[in-house]
Amino acid sequence: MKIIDAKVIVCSPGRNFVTLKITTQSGIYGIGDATVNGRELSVVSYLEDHLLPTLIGRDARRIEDIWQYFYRGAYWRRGPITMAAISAIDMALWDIKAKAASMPLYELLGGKARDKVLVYGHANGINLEDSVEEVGKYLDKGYKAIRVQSGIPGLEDTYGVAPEKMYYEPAKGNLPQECIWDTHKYLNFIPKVFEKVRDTYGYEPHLLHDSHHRLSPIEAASLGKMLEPYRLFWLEDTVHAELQEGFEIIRKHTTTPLAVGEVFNTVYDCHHLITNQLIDYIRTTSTHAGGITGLRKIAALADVFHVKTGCHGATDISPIGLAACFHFDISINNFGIQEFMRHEEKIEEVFPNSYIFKDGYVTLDENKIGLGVDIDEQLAAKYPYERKYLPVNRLEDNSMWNW
Ligand code: EZ4
Ligand code: CO
Repeated sequence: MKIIDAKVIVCSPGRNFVTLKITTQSGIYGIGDATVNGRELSVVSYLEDHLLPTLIGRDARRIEDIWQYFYRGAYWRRGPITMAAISAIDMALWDIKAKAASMPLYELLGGKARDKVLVYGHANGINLEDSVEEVGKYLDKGYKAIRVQSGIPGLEDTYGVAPEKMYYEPAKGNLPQECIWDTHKYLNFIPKVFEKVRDTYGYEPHLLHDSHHRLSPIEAASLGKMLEPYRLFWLEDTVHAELQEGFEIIRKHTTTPLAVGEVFNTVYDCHHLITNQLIDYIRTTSTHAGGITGLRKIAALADVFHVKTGCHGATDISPIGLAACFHFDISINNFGIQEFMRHEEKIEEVFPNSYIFKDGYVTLDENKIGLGVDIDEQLAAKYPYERKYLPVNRLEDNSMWNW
């Protein structure tokens, strides 16, 4: 099954997506997601200028070999750009293999290990009352798990909070927005939000929270302790995981479950945290950690150490990447939860898909073969690339901080 064509499609139906389409001699094609938020065109170049010329002519059936060719075959390994490019190729090849077998992809991954995939949505309020109200809206929609973020008194822009609540997307146009951050204000406020949410809705819904890499280990430990009474499903990305020893400090002090890894790209970014049991959920995702092949390597290691998965599924993961996550989630035993931020309607039109949300879970259409998602290229062409950046953070004295 010879690969005869591979092309990159960039479109911006509300936000930028980079899609790879691989076509085989038999006529079967597959698609993959290579979107890196705010750095989209670097992946386009990496694919077009370096990988695709060597992909043409290869046998599309040899997924592992092609993955290894681009992983081991690169002297300059790993990193978000390289791994997003490999991810897109890998997803497209799995899509092709499953279409050739006339099966939904999860059948090739061992079949369903569960009937449905638990997902969490995002309740983002501008202040405490608003956040509590947003949680109620998600409960009304049937969500069983909800990530709660809130604007912080005294801070103008807070991560996770935006006017377009349902379709929160942090990347904005032209030049990066500069936000101001203050950890003291944040730590004073966040426990009150969870107290109020639990008072209002009780302890049945799963609640999650994302600190977005802004704390030091001891601050994270303190937050974890303060949140213990509210029984979080997880506390995400407290500290930047470059210095992974920091997690030992957090772990020593709190029983709040910890999640990290949406910016990780390979099993080598995760192994210290996993094998030392310093986290409970690994957030690596299909689009950024080497596709289905990369995720399976990470999940297999995590399984041994009581770590479950919680794939990143923000709006910068296209419906193709999200579909790849759902097939993976449904097929492994140590699945934890899947992030599911809904895409705007025009994105759903460009990427017609077949995952179904009902009562807090996502199921997959058993009659759809491959990933069960497509790209409408004519429609995509109507939405050309727009330069957008994720924001940056500064502290109140104007020094740089982590966004
Ligand atoms: O800010 O995907 O858990 N989800 C997140 C996301 C990230 C964006 C960055 O591209 O942290 O909302
Ligand atoms: Co996050």
